Amino acid sequence: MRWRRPGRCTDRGGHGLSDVAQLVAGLEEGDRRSIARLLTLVEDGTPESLRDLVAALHPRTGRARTVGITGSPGVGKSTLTNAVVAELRSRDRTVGVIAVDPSSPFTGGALLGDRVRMQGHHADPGVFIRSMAARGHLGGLSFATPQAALVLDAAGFDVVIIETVGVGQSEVEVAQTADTTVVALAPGMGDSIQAAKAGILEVADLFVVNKADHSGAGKLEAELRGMVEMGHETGAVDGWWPPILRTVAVRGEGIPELVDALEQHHAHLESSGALVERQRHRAAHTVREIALERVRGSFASIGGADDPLIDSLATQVAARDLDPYAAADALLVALDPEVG
Ligand SMILES: Nc1nc2c(ncn2[C@@H]2O[C@H](COP(=O)(O)OP(=O)(O)OP(=O)(O)O)[C@@H](O)[C@H]2O)c(=O)[nH]1
Ligand SMILES: [Mg+2]
Repeated sequence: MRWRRPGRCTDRGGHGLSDVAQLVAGLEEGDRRSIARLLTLVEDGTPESLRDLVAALHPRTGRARTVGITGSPGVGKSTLTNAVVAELRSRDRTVGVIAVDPSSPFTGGALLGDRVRMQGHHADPGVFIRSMAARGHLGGLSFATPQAALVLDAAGFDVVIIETVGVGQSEVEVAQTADTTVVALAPGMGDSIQAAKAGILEVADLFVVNKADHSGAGKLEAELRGMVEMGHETGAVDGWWPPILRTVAVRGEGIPELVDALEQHHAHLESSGALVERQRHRAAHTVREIALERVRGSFASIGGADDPLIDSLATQVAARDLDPYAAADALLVALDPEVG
């Protein structure tokens, strides 16, 4: 199929190229308001502004280490993130955080909770924390989150942490936008069963049994160890055996060990070549998403149920004047110049 070069003269919804360029310049000077506005563009921008933004940012990224922290609601992801941020700061690393709100943006509950728990870093210029709503993004959350991480990477943060609730496939995808994925569990929450269901065992580079001050932490750890061993019968994946760490995030216990393990995993990714491989895998995913989104957009404009072309093709197919494959061909030919 022939793809036309996308047009550039579309409505940019008030965010022109110069706006983006100005914000990117601000970003490079470490201006926090520019970072915040770029993240808002990722959340609310038009497809065109997002395109300009990604084009401007992409060459400036690739430096940050990205860490995904996922797990069921309430296991202590935000508390863990907060403690990891503090530990990283004590090691002189700057940190950007994207906390993906599991609930609707209108309830405010989780957002407020995250803000309260993370406010300790508010005055620190080496930390930037942003909550993102899980709904209403162009191309979905699994598309918006990596773009937001791109903004923080370009802003020069050494480490970018993405906190997501691991309950479904889209969250697993979000976790996979990170170089290192931490799966957090807590005793007494039926987590191990849920972990197996959601397939997060496969994406975990590291397990954290948080709330180790609660009874049942040992049992959960043993259960998890059994599952890891069963899941990796053939041996370690890419030479890495996911460690299981115990933490009491509210007291900062086990956090230095967790950060050590993050560093070890990153070193392993670099030395084994898996880092480059993961980044290529993610790039392929992003390119596919963008292309599919564009095709979907074109279908929305010409292939809708009440589209005259569809209408006429349907009539011909129903009248046996045309077979459905030939009709689809005709539709795709009409679609082609629309793509972009
Ligand atoms: N006892 C104990 N409580 C903890 C620990 N870590 C977190 N908590 C508490 O558990 C509750 C939930 O913690 P959060 O950090 O908000 O959990 P979360 O996983 O981010 O929750 P969501 O973002 O809503 O999914 C809070 O009341 C924390 O204070 C821990 O190690 N031990
Ligand atoms: Mg949270």
